[in-house]
Amino acid sequence: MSTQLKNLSDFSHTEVPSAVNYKFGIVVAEWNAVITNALYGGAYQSLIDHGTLPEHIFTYAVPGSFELTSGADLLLKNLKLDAIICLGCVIQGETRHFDFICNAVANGISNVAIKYSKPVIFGVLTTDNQQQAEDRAGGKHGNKGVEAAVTAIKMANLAATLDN
Ligand code: RBF
Repeated sequence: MSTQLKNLSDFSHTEVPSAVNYKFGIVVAEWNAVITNALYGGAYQSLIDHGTLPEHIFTYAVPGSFELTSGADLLLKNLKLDAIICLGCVIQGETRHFDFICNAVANGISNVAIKYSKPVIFGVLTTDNQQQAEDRAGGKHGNKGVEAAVTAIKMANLAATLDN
């Protein structure tokens, strides 16, 4: 598990299955775009580093984190994908909607995953302030987009293992 003190973005590549046979959707929220673009860069590069073909990465933007759920739902409804990575950033200091949005997207993503029996990864930063978000989007606590991508690969591999 990720902790405040541990940077888990430095995965050992030997522990991560090859992603060469898998197709991924990435849904990125436009709110807090500097942060979510950094998460996206980390996630995309991590998929490539683990063997995903560029043409097997399907990226779509949604306005805010609240829309990540319906974005993931639409992708799984219309595309044949092995896992979806949802990327967003909700900053508490800047919105009283914090709890509503965080709870909605966490529950929504879980529900979509169960509905389609596909991994849908929660790559949403929920921080007290901008600095904490920057620290987790390529700063001193790594890049949580990288962790989200590795989680997607591991879960896609688990699904493939069990489906065979
Ligand atoms: N979306 C985010 O991804 N991060 C935020 O920090 C964020 N703060 C918001 C604050 C307010 C007051 C509102 C109205 C929306 C916010 N949103 C945020 C957008 C939200 O996820 C969604 O796009 C909109 O509520 C439209 O459904």
